[in-house]
Amino acid sequence: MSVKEDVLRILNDNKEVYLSGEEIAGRLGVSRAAVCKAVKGLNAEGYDISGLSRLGYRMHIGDDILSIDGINKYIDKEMKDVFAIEVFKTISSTNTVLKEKAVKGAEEWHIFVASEQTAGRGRMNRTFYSPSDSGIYMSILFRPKLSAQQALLITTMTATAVSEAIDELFHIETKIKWVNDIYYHGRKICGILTEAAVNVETAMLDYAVVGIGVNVKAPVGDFPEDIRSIAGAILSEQPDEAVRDNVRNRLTAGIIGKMYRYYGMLKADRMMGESVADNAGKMGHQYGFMESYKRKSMLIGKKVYILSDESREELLVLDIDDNAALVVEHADGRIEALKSGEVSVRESQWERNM
Ligand code: BT5
Repeated sequence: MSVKEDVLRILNDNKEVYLSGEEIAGRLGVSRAAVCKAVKGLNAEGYDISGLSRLGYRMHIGDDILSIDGINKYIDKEMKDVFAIEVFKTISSTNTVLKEKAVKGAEEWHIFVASEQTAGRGRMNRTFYSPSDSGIYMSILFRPKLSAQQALLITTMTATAVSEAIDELFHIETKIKWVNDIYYHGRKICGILTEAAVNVETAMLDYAVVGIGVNVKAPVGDFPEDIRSIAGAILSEQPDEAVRDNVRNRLTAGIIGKMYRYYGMLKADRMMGESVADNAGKMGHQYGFMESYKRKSMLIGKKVYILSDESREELLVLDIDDNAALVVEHADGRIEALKSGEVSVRESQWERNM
């Protein structure tokens, strides 16, 4: 860790408290001049740290910096050892870099969290806008005992966990647009990208990296033109300081906690016997998160288009089945279960309004 990162951690842990340059320097075993230089650098990066010659340095409460200590503060003590969390100020893409780690043998629950991505990715080579300091960009590594067809369950589990964690922290009601988007007030505030590798011999997943991008605050200068009509943030207006304080650390910890719970359920279901989980849809077996996922769905009962379908046929969404497929009815009465990866859907009403 650099002196700057160390100083940031200490000030962040002691918000609204003046600490003298001497004290910080003593704790870190560096000179006062090095502390002074670090604070100047942090202020230049936009952190709100004031300095008074007789009192020292103080970070203000509204500041919200993603850090390991900050996240750990909100994670249950007994769960801390399960996770290997790494926090980056900037990274190309948390999914890309975590996948490299997965290939080298990293274990489940390795988690990358970043304040900014320079090459954030969506599905099908789309980009995910990931500016600094307004969102959370994170990826989690799983090694689930699931077949390739069941990888969709990881995405639905994640969407449910993230949506619930947001609702609980901000006291709002977010919705899920099948299969991987979270919406609030008609705007996309979160996208999820699950990337997996399959063992060709067993046809089971070798690993799955699930990436989560959440727009917590509106970015400085608004979203870029091409996504301005789609994208939104959880906090669109400047919230008061108490809400703003550590909000991204709190939400990251909340998401990890929910994911841990739901992933445990998924694993327990697998242990109950392959037959239950493998035949989930057929046997009517429902995973713990599926009920909440369906309740939060914004497509059930709506008419949609399949984006890749040139016939522009309007389909009625009847349900989401226990394998997370979208059950739709065609105009001729035919019923079909659509798997993600094959299709993207758009609610037809929105299309008309555009
Ligand atoms: C997604 O793809 O929404 C998945 C996004 C996953 C992002 C996370 S961040 C951490 C991890 N590391 C990565 O590199 N990725 C993951 P998709 O459903 O294909 O949607 C992409 C579309 O969403 C774009 O084509 C835009 O229209 C829109 N979009 C881009 N950036 C957005 C943003 N910040 N907020 C809302 N919508 C956005």
